[in-house]
Amino acid sequence: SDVLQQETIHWSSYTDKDLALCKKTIRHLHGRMNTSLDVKATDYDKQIVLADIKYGGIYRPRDCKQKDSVAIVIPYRDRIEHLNILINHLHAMLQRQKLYYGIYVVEMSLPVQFNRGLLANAGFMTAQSIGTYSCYIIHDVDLLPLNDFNEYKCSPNNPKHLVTKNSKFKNDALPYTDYIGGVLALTTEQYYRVNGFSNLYFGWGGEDDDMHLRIKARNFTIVRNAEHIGVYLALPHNGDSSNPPNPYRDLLLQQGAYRMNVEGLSSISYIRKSLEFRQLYTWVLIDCVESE
Ligand code: UD2
Repeated sequence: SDVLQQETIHWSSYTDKDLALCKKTIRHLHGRMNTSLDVKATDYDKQIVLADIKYGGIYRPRDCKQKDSVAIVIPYRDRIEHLNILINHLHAMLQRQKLYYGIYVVEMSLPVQFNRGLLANAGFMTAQSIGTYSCYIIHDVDLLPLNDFNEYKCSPNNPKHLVTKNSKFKNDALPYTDYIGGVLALTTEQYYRVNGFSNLYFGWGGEDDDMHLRIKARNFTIVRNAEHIGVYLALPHNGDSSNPPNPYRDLLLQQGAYRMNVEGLSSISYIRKSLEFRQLYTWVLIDCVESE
């Protein structure tokens, strides 16, 4: 809480009242990037203005003000190489987009099986307690956006799936219409309306389809950009021993829409073991007890 207090004081001295609102402009953007699978660091990433990133990975443009603020939440465990690539890539792109953003990496301690939904919720709660973000983007660690016209902002009326093409699928095509895996943007209000993600999906799979049920149950639809905009490169990885396919996911999904009012953000239970404001992102480590 000391750290939180310091951070609050730090931000309270920031003032952008004399700045004009940022205009949507493509002047700083590159469009489709030629990033290949060999992406240790791209030329684009070298354009990060490090000096302007505050500890915790928080950035605001200097020459204009944004009325929206975006928290990128990355559920994470043991993928450090991907994380480093993604973090550099995102800072470079989001700065070009002149966004006000913060990056939150939320890690789950072992030995409990990985739970992407619970980590997203824990990231949402942590970020809400640090800044007043109006938009949340839940982001896989292994997906690089390849077109910087893919603006990392929420859509005011509906959750937005930022992926339209993903190199991990045949012909880069999304596997089914209701698919919302990978990168999903919800306003703070939308996140509360769907009661966040379910916390019950331990292991691989299901939490994204469960979120889709929640979105539908609240009469939202999913919006996407034009196909050539939401293009992503998937970094290759092997299976993770602490994230085996969840055998109960179909069963959980059957009850998904009925459970959503009482299970999710409103019922989350975890212990925050660590919170660090690292140079390029805020890192949160959580402990949770796996339900029987
Ligand atoms: C798909 C979805 C993903 C999620 C998952 C099912 C795509 C592009 N992504 O991912 O959004 O719905 O299926 O759970 O379709 N992670 C770690 N360490 C681990 C395991 C997972 O950091 O040991 C994180 C990381 O952010 C990763 C994400 O969880 O990107 C999804 O896990 P995955 O990449 O193993 O699964 P994948 O690609 O099938």
